[in-house]
Amino acid sequence: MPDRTVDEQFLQQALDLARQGVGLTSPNPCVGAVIVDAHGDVAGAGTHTYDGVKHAEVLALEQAGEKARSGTLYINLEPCSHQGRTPPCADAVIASGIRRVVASMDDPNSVVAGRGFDRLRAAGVQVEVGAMAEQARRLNESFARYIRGGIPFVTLKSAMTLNGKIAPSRDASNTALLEQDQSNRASGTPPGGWLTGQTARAHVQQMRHEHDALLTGVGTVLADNPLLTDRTGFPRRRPLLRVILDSQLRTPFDSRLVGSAVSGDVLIFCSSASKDKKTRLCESGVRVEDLPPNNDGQIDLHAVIRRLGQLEITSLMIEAGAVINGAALAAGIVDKVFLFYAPKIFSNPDAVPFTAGVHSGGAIDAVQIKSLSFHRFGEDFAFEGYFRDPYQH
Ligand code: AOF
Ligand code: ZN
Repeated sequence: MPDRTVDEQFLQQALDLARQGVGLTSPNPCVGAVIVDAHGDVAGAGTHTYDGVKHAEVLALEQAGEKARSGTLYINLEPCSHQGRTPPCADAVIASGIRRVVASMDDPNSVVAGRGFDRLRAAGVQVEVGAMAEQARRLNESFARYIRGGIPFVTLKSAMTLNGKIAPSRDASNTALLEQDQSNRASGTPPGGWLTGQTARAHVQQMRHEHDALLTGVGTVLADNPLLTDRTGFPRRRPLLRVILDSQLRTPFDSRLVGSAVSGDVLIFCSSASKDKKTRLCESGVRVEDLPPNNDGQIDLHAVIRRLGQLEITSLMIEAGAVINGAALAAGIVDKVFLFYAPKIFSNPDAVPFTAGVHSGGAIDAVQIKSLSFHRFGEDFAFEGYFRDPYQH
């Protein structure tokens, strides 16, 4: 009888290896593999990275060599059955003489989707699927959404007070705030200063690192002058794509976003902008693309995520203001929310709410958030939850 705790230990090792690929594997999934020989010793390990081309189990098999014979492969994702940039991993596993495969989940890619396991079983390999599935499925939720729907998995992140306000005021007559704004704007600190503390903000950096793209609106660019970069210092294969929705191209040429654009990592979507402004922004190294407006004259958010899917963006984090938060939720493009709360209250009647916008006549019922989890970050806390399961859509 296989020992469950031993299996889970090795599977945890495989998951940890997979996680080392975060930032390096997209648009492929994060996959880690561990091979344990017939004596119970680790004989090989591997992490897939996109530029490394080879899949995780092949790297582990290469390391294990002959020791793989009669051994066990632990892996967080089903070995593939197709010829892609590499030959099918299931065949390599069979050829190595591995006797048993312990995997967390099926590959959500429809070209694999169970065929890898079928192939292994047909060759007499013992296959066990499902241990540590929740962790494994979370790790590759963006990949699942992207490979099944051709669009990124969308997380809406926001930070607010206990009464749901994201900024104290946008009131230009408030001179005290305005003066503070002037100096903040140069440094990218939001008007009124940061809501959440250091620990929460460090977690936002980690979240940025895990994403292929960020999205904000021109209102936030004008108000906060943000950089929207991944400052974790961890390696990434592609620069974090910084996307701005700006229908008339009001983004200032001297904004920190424009000033820091390198290798096409700032992309502005517009819908009714002058050719002049486009040319000037393009000369500053910014990518500008036209997208059709929706019925309300706003850039169509569905068109945005379809376009990002075409650019092989598997994950998008919205870090925006009230209007885009409201529009994204109303359009139904959000898969998951990650909402930070600071133990503060803005009682000013002009304080900016988490969502705003014109009621478009759609459903007014509350949308239920599922699989809710709670996190603590020093004085602050956060709720993380899903609108839908990326493996079902
Ligand atoms: C595995 N092991 O380590 C990974 C798998 O274009 P390719 O050849 O790299 O294939 C990419 C697909 O292979 C990807 O969409 C997913 O279905 C699977 N990824 N499979 O057996 C791995 N990264
Ligand atoms: Zn493979």
